[in-house]
Amino acid sequence: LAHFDWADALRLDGQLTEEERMLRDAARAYAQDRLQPRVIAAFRDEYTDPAIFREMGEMGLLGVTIPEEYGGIGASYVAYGLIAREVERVDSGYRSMMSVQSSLVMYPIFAYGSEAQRRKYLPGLAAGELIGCFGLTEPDAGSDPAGMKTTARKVDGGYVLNGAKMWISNAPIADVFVVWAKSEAHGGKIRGFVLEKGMKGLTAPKIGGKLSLRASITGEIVLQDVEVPEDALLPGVEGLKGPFGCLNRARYGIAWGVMGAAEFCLSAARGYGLDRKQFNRPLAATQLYQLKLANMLTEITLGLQACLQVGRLMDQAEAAPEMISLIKRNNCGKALDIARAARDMHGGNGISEEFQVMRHMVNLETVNTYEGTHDVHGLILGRAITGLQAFG
Ligand code: TGC
Ligand code: FAD
Repeated sequence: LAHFDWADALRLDGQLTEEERMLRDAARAYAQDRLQPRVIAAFRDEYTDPAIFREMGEMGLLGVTIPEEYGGIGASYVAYGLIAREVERVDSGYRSMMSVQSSLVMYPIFAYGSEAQRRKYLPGLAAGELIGCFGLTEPDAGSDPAGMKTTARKVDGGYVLNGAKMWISNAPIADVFVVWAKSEAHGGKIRGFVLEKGMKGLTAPKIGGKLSLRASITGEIVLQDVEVPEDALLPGVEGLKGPFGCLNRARYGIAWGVMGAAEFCLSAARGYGLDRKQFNRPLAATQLYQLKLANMLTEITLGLQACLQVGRLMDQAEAAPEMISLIKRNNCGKALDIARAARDMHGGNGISEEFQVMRHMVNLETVNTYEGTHDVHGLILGRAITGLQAFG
């Protein structure tokens, strides 16, 4: 009989290239050796260590799909997903720091930027010497980014930006700000601008009191008559397809990442159930406990296999946005269910920071919401199925 390994049920490992396996193993070693030992305190103290960007940069984990001449390693989207999975196995906040830098800051500068912008920013971002953030969401424009109020007004030699962005990962510690605004000079179309820390009128106050993703700092971006030179404009794109082109990549990475968090929860629940005895037998010997483990394993295995298929299509430039909505939505929802089940299966210990499942659970509440909520991705799929727009 063929062997069955619960830790790799449909043999994902055998479907990867040698390079993808190597990158995954390097990311796993970094995440387990360097991130895992500090995450419990970081989450408790709401502390984001900026050194993590430099460490990730040294390990080559930032902007992996970007070509080598700009500081990346020109790796596949499958490799990018595998890295997200390893980082998020430790904490969704750490994956968030990495995916904003890679998909939401480096990607738009690479894909829509001028050669001068690429050379100016990408090597520093790849090394983690520069920290980036991505400002799309506003206080009154979340699921509906077309409703944004931030504007760019043309002046001699550049633009003046006014507005406010809300819920922006990395913003309070960022050096580079990719900000989306409606530009009067471009017929009110949405355009991207690259701003830098220290520009007059640009501030990024921290949003405190988060009960989720506490190891990843989040802030506002406040723009009060911020004057930027002409060459701050990203010349290569206009309209919502600019930010959505970045989101396609970040959402894809999230679909892999949340499976890492779910795998941690499965593994923790399995270990706990084998150790813990009630009614004179291990919890894991009960039918209910085993059924929950079987459900977790099934969803993780199918979710990972779907990620691999979409990743292979991305590497052939064949992935449709709806495919990404499907895996982002389903994998986030399933990971959240799995984390909630694991929390329950740990009994009272499940609420303790030491066992870590509740941290994953509360983190996944954010991941289920950002980059398009679970329901918004449902509506994107609903539109594709029916041809009817149900948002507005
Ligand atoms: P809609 O009419 O559908 O499209 C407007 C234009 O955009 C194009 N487009 C896309 N292009 C590329 N990829 C995609 N996925 C695209 N989706 C749409 C579309 O072709 C069209 O182009 P054009 O040239 O014809 O103008 O736009 P809508 O206003 O009806 O959009 C509705 C909806 C719900 C699909 C969309 O607004 C949406 O996805 N909302 C969710 C918002 C969201 O995801 N925000 C994320 C903020 S960033 C973030 O959360 C980072 S957290 C990161 C971390 O910390 O890890
Ligand atoms: P809303 O859009 O107000 O949605 C509220 C509820 O209404 C949701 O359940 C939603 O599904 C539902 N809803 C909305 N529209 C419809 C509809 N038409 N039909 C039915 N139901 C609907 N944004 C950035 O730009 N950059 C970042 O780096 C970033 N990082 C983030 C980090 C964190 C920790 C968090 C929490 C958010 C972050 N975001 C970021 C913002 C995130 O993308 C938004 O929170 C998300 O898109 C949802 O928008 P909203 O919060 O305004 O909710």
